[in-house]
Parts: sequence; structure tokens; C-alpha cells
Amino acid sequence: MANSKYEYVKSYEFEDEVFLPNLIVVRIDGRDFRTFAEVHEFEKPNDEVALNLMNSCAVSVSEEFPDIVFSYGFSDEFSFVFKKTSKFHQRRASKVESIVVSFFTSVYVSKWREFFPSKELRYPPSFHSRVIACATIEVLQSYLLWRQSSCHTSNLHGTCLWELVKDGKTESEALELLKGASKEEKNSLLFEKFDIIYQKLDAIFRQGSCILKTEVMDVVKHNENGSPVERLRKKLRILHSKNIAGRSFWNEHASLRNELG
Ligand code: DGT
Ligand code: MG
Ligand code: MG
Ligand code: MG
Ligand code: MG
Repeated sequence: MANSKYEYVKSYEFEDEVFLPNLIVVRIDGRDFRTFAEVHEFEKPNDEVALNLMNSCAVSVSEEFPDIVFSYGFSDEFSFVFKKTSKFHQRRASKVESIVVSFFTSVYVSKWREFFPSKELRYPPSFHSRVIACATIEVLQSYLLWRQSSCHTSNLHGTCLWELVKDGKTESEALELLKGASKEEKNSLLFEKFDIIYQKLDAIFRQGSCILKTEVMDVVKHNENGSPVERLRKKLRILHSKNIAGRSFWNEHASLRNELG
């Protein structure tokens, strides 16, 4: 009903445009995934299939919304970074985050069977989301450093915890043992007691996953004489890089800097 006398309520909508020069980052995170992982018998501390499902959903999100130029995730979370000049939904935080989180969630459900063909999805998962407005690329790098350190900390802790439990401790005994232990102490516990060199564990667990657009030469067709015709194409790649906030990562991916700086 256009011009209805009730339309004045529209002016009560919450104004939440993320103004330039801020970069828009959306982080989604599984709601009560502790229970979800328990009910679906995910491997502890890391279920590689579940992580691959998360990564595959993040790739779908990046394909669906080309303004997303970079994303980083581990455990039950993913952060999506929009290019600086994005005008996606007039940069309205509530619109942007709700679109990302609802799309991610429905892809998670649709892909479940592909990743867990013999595991029933017992109940519908949900994810929460928030927007982080990063004023500069340096703030974004600090944000990424923070998330990747959380990945390290929680993975190191989780690896120790479940090794102790496998070794016969109860969960609360193991937690008590790990209370206040430093990173170094946890590393030596793994090495001395369980023969595990933490640095040798799979990078996907230690570093998390990032999704980047990279330019690759793709064969688009073959000539009559059989020689391949190549074109430069943007392709999404999943990497488990260390120190995604560091200089060498950002030098290596200079095009990212252009889209974000
Ligand atoms: P929230 O986010 O506040 O609603 O609550 P949670 O329970 O999702 O807590 P959060 O996000 O801080 O931590 C993620 C939880 O998900 C954590 O309890 C471990 C669990 N989780 C995530 N990935 C895996 C996995 O691969 N295997 C197992 N066993 N658990 C996982
Ligand atoms: Mg969660
Ligand atoms: Mg929490
Ligand atoms: Mg989480
Ligand atoms: Mg509508």
C-alpha cells in the first residue's frame, strides 16, 4: 500500500550503513556448535569432513557474492571481507550480514548429505552473524591476526585435551591439568607424553582456511591443430597459510591490497 498513513513507520527503521572508508567484514559462527558437534559425533578436536563442509559453504558464499574478496575460517566460524568500494545493499549492516548468514546456513544444510552421506542431519543448524567495520587495512590485519591466534590457541588446547582424554583422563581432569598451561608447556606435553610434534599436524587444523581469488590460466578450448587456447581467469582457492596478517602474505597477494586499500 503506497502512501498509506501507516507508512511513516518506515522512518523508524534502524539506520546502519557502514560508511566508507570502513571495510565491511561479516563473521558468522555456529550457534551452540558444541552441542551440534556432539550430537553429530564430530571427531575431536577436529573433524576434517565438517571443516571441509564449512569451507565448501564459504566458497559458495564467495561465488554468490562477488564483492567478497577474501575470507578466513576455522572451527564453526568464517569471516567474509568485502572489497572496499562495495555498494552491496547500500552497505546496510543488517541486510549484508543477514544475507550472508542465511545463505551460508542454507548451503550448509543442502551440502550436508554430500559430505556426510551416511550421517543423518538430526536438526537444523543455525549461525549467528555480526559486522565488523575495519577503518583501515591495518585494522583488518589485526582482526585477522586475532582470529588466526584464536584458531591456534583453541586447536592447541583441543589437541591436548582430547589426547589426555584418549589416554584415560576424564574431561574435567584433563581441563584441570591444562589450566594455566602456557603454549610452550602444551607443546612439550604433546611431544613428551604423546610423541606429537604440534607443528607437523595438518595445516588446516593449525592455520585455518582462507579463500582467495587468484588469477590462473585456464584452457578454454583447443584449436583444430590440438593446441590449447588459454585465458586468464579468476578462480577461488582455499589455502591454509600461516600468518595471514603478516607482510609476506600481503605481498604475495598484492591484488587483495588493491581491492581493500
Ligand atoms: P556459541 O557460538 O556461543 O553459540 O556456542 P558454541 O558452542 O558454538 O561455541 P564456540 O563457537 O565458541 O565454539 C565452537 C564449538 O564447536 C566448540 O565447542 C567446539 C565445536 N566444534 C567446532 N568444530 C568442531 C570439530 O571439528 N569437532 C568437534 N568435536 N567439535 C567442533
Ligand atoms: Mg559457535
Ligand atoms: Mg561463544
Ligand atoms: Mg566459534
Ligand atoms: Mg521482499
